[in-house]
Amino acid sequence: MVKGVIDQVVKRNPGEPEFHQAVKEVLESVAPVLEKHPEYKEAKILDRLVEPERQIIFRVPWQDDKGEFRVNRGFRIEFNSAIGPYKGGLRFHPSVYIGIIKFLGFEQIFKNSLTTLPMGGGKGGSDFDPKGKSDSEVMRFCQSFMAELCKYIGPDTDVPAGDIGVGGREIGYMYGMYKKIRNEFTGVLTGKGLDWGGSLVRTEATGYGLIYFLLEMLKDLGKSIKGATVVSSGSGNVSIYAAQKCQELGAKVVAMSDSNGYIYDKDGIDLKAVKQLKEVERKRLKEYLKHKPNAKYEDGCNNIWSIKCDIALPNATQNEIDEKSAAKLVENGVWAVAEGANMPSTPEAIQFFLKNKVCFGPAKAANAGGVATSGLEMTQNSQRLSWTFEEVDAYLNRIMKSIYKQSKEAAEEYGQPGNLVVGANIAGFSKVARSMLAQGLV
Ligand code: NDP
Ligand code: 2IT
Repeated sequence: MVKGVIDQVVKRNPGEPEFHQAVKEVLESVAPVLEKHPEYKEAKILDRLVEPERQIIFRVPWQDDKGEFRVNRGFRIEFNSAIGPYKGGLRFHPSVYIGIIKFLGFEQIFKNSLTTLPMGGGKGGSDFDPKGKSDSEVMRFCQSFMAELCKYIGPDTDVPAGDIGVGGREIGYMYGMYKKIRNEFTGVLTGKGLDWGGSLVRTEATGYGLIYFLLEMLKDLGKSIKGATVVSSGSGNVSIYAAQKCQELGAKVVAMSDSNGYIYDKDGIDLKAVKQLKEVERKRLKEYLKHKPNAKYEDGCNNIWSIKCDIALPNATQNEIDEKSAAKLVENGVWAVAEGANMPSTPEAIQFFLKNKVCFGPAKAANAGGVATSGLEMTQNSQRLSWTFEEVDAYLNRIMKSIYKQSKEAAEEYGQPGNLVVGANIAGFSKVARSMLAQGLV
């Protein structure tokens, strides 16, 4: 049954290995749920779940600073709206193609379900590369992107946000264009600026949420984060704020990376310097050496996982930890891995961690704090109110605890105690499946 659906997905979506990978993991995890619930089989819940409700692909023409015309491709996948409006980020990166957006949109369905908030799953983006572009080029691109996207989204329909390559600056330019065309000031995007409808904590949320989830894992493991050595890959939004929370709690973050290479600073990373480089100056991480000449820089990203650490936080991109890297981490005594990026560990790496009893927090549970806080931004926009930092942070913490509890209990219920991969998939899926069943064949 499950195998048949997976085979169909591979056949009908050729050349999209990331999407196949995401589907396979979820479907294999939920197979026992279908045995318990024959009504899901009869209603063809899985067959419907793997087919996006709507896929939008569009041309994004824009002009560079030299006056030359450029063309990129834009995507929005409205994957599943069983439990709420489509919700999920936009990724701007040259590697973006339909298979990446589908994998991210598919994951988003279950992640959003786990948050306890009413949000369906969606994702979008473009193969546009913001790197090396001027502010005005980024603005013109964002405006052109939104001139088309605005036809499909809305505060009760589909609410995009950021992801790789899309932060506060891009959300600002896109929001401005949406408002101009639609003539409405609504919560159609999240991750907005604090002066115009954004939520406190949204910037920090994915990283902070990741560590709140990690703390729950460590409680059961009987370990403390205080004094632990941490490696956090990436040096973007997720990695920076995960590292910040780790440092606040007394851990030592010794390594971070960007797509060119990684830095190792045995004294602990100076986050102020990383923020200045990546958030303000938009420079390469290599330049960290100018701030801390005693740190080390190495070209290439993979070797970051050969650094000895207690806790590994893959916070950059998909499939960044393969089996070889997992083996190296285990050999060096890692005791916990929590995924801030989406699908950063290959299936073989995950199996390796589980086999070797490494406490493993899967992405769709561990990194759900970002979208959860986006959900809280939507709530505040609907109320036309802004909550304090402490209020949002406390809510985020409660949500991450709930996600951990749901994942842990589902794993136990289905006879796989401690396997949060299976637990998160089952818990996220169950709510969506029940809702799809209740809403009939749509
Ligand atoms: P950012 O664009 O802020 O940062 C991405 C970081 O990862 C950068 O350091 C970047 O390096 C590095 N990176 C990107 N692509 C690659 C690659 N192909 N190989 C190696 N390194 C790479 O993005 P975020 O921090 O927001 O996103 C990081 C991950 O977290 C993604 O998987 C995203 O989907 C996920 N995520 C993000 C959430 C959010 O709220 N932002 C929520 C949940 C998950 P460089 O600077 O060289 O490009
Ligand atoms: O992968 C993700 O969950 C995000 N990029 C955040 C999505 C959101 O809508 O805040």
